Amino acid sequence: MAAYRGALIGCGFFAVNQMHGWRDLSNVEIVAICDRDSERLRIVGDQFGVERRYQSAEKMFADGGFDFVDIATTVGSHRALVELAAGYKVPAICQKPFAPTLADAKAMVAAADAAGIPLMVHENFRWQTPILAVKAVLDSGAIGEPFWGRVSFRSGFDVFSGQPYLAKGKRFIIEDLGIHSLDIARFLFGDASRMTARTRRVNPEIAGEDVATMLLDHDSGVTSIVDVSYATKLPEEPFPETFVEIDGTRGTLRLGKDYKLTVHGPDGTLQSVVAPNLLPWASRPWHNIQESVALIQKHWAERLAEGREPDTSGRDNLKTFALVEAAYLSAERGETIVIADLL
Ligand code: NAD
Ligand code: 89V
Repeated sequence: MAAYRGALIGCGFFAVNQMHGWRDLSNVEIVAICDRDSERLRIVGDQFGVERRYQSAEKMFADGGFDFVDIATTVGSHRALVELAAGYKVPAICQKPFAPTLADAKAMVAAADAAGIPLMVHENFRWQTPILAVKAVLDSGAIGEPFWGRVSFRSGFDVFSGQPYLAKGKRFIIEDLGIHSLDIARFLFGDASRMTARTRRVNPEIAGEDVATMLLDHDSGVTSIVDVSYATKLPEEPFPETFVEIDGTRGTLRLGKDYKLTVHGPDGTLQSVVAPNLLPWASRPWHNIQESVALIQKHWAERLAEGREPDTSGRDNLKTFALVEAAYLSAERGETIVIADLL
């Protein structure tokens, strides 16, 4: 028997990656799955050979027999499902966006704390191989103390055919994608204290904003720009690559197209390719994201074994989520938002 028996709720578009990630871990077995949609339940259950299948999360928890739950549903159900897990004292992973509002997210963290269970947000972009490579350069001191940075994701990729709900929400790119970019900015430059943002909707077919430009003041003294767009038509489509630019006191770092990393310092210029691995079950161009799913899930299993809080815990994610809320508030009011006022 595997060291950890898991259950997964939500067998949709993205959960298939999570199921592959779990299957690759020798000490984890997914023993039960749940989806309201019987067809999705059948497809994922058959593909991964899971016999215990539920259309009701309540019934699955009541039957029990698992050590953690992986919540892979869309945002509207996250709070109720995390609170359900807390009620049964079952450690939980929740997909991003953590919750519809910061107030919900705080309540979810409080519920997990009260139950004494670990709670991790599946905030996987900081686990991408190229982003880990950037962090390693920063930590090495090769470019000195960073004072300016940019985290940029600009694309014209059709995300709506795979994830139709993205076209319908009043909030779109900051809540869905910018949340990852803001988390990367926190991962690289530390927590931020102030946010100024501007948003646009360019695509008339969708309800929310598809362009956002955000300016952050980090406690470390770094000023960063986080810019995201799904309305950017480039000659070569970079989806889903995040580009990073960092200026430091001793040099510079640039992560560009096709995962090319250039580090310039006092000793010269080093160029390398920090491409993600193409896992056997992955497919281009998603392989960057897919590998980060496998890595964050490995991190969860390791932290469960060590009894330590995961890096992207619910508590940690409140600080990323506050940046999302702040960006919408700033764009709406045309003001700079102080993050401490939200937390
Ligand atoms: P989806 O709509 O394809 O799948 C969600 C599934 O959950 C559906 O099959 C639905 O029937 C089921 N479901 C919803 N509420 C339920 C409930 N209460 N009980 C049981 N089943 C329920 O959505 P998706 O595209 O797979 O996205 C799921 C989540 O993953 C979203 O929060 C999305 O933002 C996130 N996501 C994350 C990444 C990433 O890189 N981290 C990438 C894509 C999507
Ligand atoms: O990673 C995500 O959260 C996805 C996408 C890359 C399409 O924005 O929703």
